[in-house]
Amino acid sequence: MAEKPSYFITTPIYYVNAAPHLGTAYSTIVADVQARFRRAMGYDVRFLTGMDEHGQKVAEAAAAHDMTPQEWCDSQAPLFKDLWAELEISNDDFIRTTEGRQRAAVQYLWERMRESGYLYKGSYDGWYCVPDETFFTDTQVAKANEGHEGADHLCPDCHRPLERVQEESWFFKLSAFQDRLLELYEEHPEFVQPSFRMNEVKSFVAGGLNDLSVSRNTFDWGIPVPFDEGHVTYVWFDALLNYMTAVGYGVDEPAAQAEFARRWPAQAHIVGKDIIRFHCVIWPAMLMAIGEALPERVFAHGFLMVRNEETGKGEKMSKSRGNAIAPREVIDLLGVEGYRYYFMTDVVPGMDGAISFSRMRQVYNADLANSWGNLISRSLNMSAKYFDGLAPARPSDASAHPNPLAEIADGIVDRYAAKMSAFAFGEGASEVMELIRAANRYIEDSEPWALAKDPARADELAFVIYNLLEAIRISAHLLVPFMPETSAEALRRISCADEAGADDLAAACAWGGLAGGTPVEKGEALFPRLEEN
Ligand code: ME8
Repeated sequence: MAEKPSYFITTPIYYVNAAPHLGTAYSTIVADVQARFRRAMGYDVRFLTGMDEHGQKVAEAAAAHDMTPQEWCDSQAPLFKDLWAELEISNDDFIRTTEGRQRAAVQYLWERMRESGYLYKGSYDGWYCVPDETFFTDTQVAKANEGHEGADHLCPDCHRPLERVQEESWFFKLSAFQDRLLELYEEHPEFVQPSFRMNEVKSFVAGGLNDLSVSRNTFDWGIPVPFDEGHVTYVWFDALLNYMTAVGYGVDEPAAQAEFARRWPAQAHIVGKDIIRFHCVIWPAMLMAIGEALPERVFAHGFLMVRNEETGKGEKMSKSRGNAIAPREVIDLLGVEGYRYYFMTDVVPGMDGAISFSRMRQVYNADLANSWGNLISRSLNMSAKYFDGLAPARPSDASAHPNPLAEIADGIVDRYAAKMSAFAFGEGASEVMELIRAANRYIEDSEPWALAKDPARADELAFVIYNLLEAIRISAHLLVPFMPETSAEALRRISCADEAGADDLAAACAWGGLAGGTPVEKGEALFPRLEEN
């Protein structure tokens, strides 16, 4: 059998300055849905997430809690790992930048950078934004604050106060990569997605690039520069490398080298739009400098926004505005799978998305309680009732009667997969919802309860119920990336538990896969209806 193609997907590694929130969970679920979809499509997936533990911001958070940075990071790691487990994140690895493997890889990178000739020593005199861990020049800061009286020391991105930094530093010659980066964007327009984000990246690079300070020597919470005592690695120079560290970069050992050859370059880095420059400008330039392959694409999603109930306008969810919603609140309302389904289908990945509890209830009730859950409970109930606890056997002639569900299911995997692979998850789910809604209408139109009263129409009844179960089986497969557990449960209830985890979606969803004649279990409602208020 041919080897499965590799699909390596990553999330940002999150700063350990506070507990994970809905925004960090959002990026992680986006990556998880893509990872689960790819597994179902027969890819050998490697899915990486982790924590970004160095830098000034984390050191300050630790100090504020009277802990050493390492103690602080260790105390926070379970918050991330436990939340990901609860949200059914199927990552294969969890990297922490304080691990030995990252330190070794970063130090290896320093040596390669030094050899490359794109590293030089100088001194940095400019601004630094600690919350963003980003350097800004005097010109950038002055330009951003033009016309804002008294605001001349605020971060051009997040508008928080900047620190003045004057220190000896190693520089990465980022400026030398302007032309090569512009060529990359021309030749590989798919490198930055969605495509409208490419414009922002291009114009930033076209405007000229400054060399980047990549070491700090006024504090020590970072990976030491191997050839210059007193210098630690700038946190982003360290963090970006995590993607390669995790697949064996720089390890002088055959197994690691084979893994690196198989996994690198990554197929997709999932990031928020706030860190697009790091991933689409600095990271490819670093890779060009050391002669490593570039990731295939960076997918940048928007921010979660909360609708202000008074003004009706969306505003960015953030702790300082006091409008951040904790994942727990949503899990308590919708359950984990309802949570995943809502965020992945109602927020368009790529765009900012306004979210609200009333909208959550609406989507949950419309799609999950009234459509998917309802289809399962009605169909299984009727099958058990009319066929003595069993599914009717597969009809010998699938075209004996009109079969609207088989028509919709025809080609559904291709339509769905085209959307899912482009991260258009809402549109992918809509393909499935179309089948589910049609199946609910089919119940109304074919009136199985009337057919059951007429022994002469027993075949027709079996035909209808079989079709409903088949629509459920196929929908369950297609909903796996969004709601793995309820999909597995739906399959189990129709005696198809062994199909869960299928890695050939087209084969799994071929019409007529259900043999029938097997037990059907009605079970509890999978998605109990929520009160609208
Ligand atoms: O930037 N809506 O970490 P970070 C959607 N350590 N996503 C959001 C969000 C919101 N309101 N708020 C945060 C870092 N995010 C670096 C990354 S990678 C080599 C290093 C998500 O903890 C979004 O993905 O600040 C954003 O890019 C990320 O969290 C920032 O996480």
